Amino acid sequence: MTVPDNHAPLTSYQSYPAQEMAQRARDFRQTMQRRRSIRMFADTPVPKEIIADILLTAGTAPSGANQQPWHFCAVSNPDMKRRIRIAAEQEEQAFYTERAPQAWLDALAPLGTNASKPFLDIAPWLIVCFAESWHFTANGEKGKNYYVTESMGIAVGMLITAVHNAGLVTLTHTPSPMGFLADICGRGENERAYLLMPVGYPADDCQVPIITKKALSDIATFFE
Ligand code: IYR
Repeated sequence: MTVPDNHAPLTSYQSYPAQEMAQRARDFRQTMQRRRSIRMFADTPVPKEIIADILLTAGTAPSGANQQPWHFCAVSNPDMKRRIRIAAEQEEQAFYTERAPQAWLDALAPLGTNASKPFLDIAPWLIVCFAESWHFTANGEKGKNYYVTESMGIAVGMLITAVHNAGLVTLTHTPSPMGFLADICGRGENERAYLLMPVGYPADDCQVPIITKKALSDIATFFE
């Protein structure tokens, strides 16, 4: 293979003996199986440095043409959190009373969600994830970004994993439509809100829905 001259030898790869690999795979599975989506938060503060590390982890995600088409607004400012809560609850109210078809409401019923979103005030941080649908080129024209939705999904998956690894909790919240988030956060015309994630500690009396994840045979097929 001819190697372009902007390449360098791989030095960051870490290998493990087979047994250690198996142990690590199992340990990490068990770690991730303890993750829950949380809607009841404590107001306990979380240092900015921890959020910064979590965002840098999300920023390691692969992306289409390495364009890294994301921007994360980390909000701990109480006034901004309040504005976000008020706007989100307004959209949710319309969703639950008018917009959502009955089948969607039925699918959500086991989660016990409604238009009230107190966690948007209470959680110490709100991470607003923006997708850069396109970018400005050097001469100020619109440049295409590739696989933006896929790239965002991967980065947010890694963000969720980083939050869990740090011993914090989060929720992938999607008030719809989310246009108000770009306004409140002052983002440019090339960005659209993708997800709103409260991050913090669970409330002492936190409750979660009793749900299960699919079995391996339901989510995977092996061809050997
Ligand atoms: N955005 C609403 C509704 C909602 C939709 C889905 I799909 C969920 O998995 C959970 C909730 C809300 O946040 O309540």
